[in-house]
Amino acid sequence: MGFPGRAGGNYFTQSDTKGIAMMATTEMTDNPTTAASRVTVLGLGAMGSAIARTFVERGYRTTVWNRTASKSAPLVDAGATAAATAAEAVAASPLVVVCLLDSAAVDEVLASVDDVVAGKVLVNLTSGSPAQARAKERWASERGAEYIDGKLMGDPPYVGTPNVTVLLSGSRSAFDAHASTLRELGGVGYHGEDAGLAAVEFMAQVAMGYEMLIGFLHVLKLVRAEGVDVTEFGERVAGSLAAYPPLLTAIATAVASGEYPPDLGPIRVQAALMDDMIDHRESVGVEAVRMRQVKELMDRRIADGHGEQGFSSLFELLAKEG
Ligand code: FVH
Repeated sequence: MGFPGRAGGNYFTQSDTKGIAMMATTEMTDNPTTAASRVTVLGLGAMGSAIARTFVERGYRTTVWNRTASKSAPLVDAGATAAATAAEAVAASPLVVVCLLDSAAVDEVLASVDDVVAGKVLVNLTSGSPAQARAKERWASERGAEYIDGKLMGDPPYVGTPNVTVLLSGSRSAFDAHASTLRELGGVGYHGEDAGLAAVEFMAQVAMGYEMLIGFLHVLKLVRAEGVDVTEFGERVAGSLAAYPPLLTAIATAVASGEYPPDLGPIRVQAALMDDMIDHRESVGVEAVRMRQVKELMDRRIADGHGEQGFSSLFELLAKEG
C-alpha cells in the first residue's frame, strides 16, 4: 500500500505559478486529441500496469515494455502494443513513462536504451532520492532528452483517480506540454524546475508517515500490554487525529516565523509528564527511545530559558544539530 498523498486535484507550488488558477483550467486540454497521443510505459509491475491500463482506457496509443515480457499480455489484450526491447518502446512515443522497482533498475534499463531517448520526454515515476533524480536529469539532458522526475503517492488500483497524487519536478516546458496526459494518472503537483524537488516532497511525506506509524505500532503494544482492545483504541486515535491538521500548520508557521506560542501548552508543563510516560512505557516493555529524545530536548530548551514556549520551539535545537 502506498502512502496517501495530498487528497484531491491538481496543484502547483507557489514559486512556480503566476496565474495558477488559469493553468488548471481547460488551457491544458488544448493538447492533441488523446487518440493521436502516443505514450510508452516501461515497467509493468503493479504500478506500471495500472499506469499503462489507464492510458489505454483513456484512448492513448500506448506502447509497453517489461523485463518479464509475459506481463505485457494483459495490456496487449486491452489494446496496448508490446515492444520487444525497451529501446524499441522508447522509439515508439514522444512521451516515455518509467515505473520500475527502484533507481538501480531505472539506470539498468536506461543504459540499454541510451541515446534512443534523444528528443523524447522521459517521465520517471519510480521511487528514489533527490540525488538520484538529479543524476537522471543530467543523464537525460546529456542525450538530448527532457526529464521530468515523478513520485507516486497512493495505491495502484486508484491510478486514474484523485486518490493518487503524482508529484512532479523538472523541465517546465516538458511538463506544460504533457501535463494533460500526466493528469490522467491522478492529482498532479508540480514542484519546480529542480528535478530533485518531487523526491524531496515524496521522501518528506513518506518519512512523516513512517515516523507517525512506527509510533503508533509502539503505542498499540503499550495499550495491548495493559489489556486494552487495540482495534477500539485505533478507532479512538483515528478520531483524535482529526484535530492534527491545524496543529501541523500552526507548528510549520511557528518554525517559519521563529515565534513559538505554547502549542500543546508550555514545554515546562509538558516536560513534567515525560518521566512518568517513559517509566510507564518501560514498565510494560515498550521502548522509549523517542520519548527520551523529546524529554532531553525539552530539558535543554527549558534550561535555555524558553520553558513557556511550545513543542514547536524544539525545532530551534534540531536546526542547530547535524
Ligand atoms: N505499489 C505501491 O503501492 C506503491 C505506491 C506508491 C509508489 N510505489 C513505487 O512505484 C514503483 C513501482 O512499484 P510496483 O508496486 O509496481 O513494484 P513491482 O510490482 O514489484 O514491479 C517492479 C517492476 O520493476 C521491474 N524491475 C525490477 N528490477 C528490474 C531490473 N533490474 N531491470 C528491469 N526491470 C526491473 C519489474 O520487472 P519484472 O520483475 O516484472 O521483470 C517490474 O516491472 C516503485 O518505485 C515503488 O516504490 C508503488
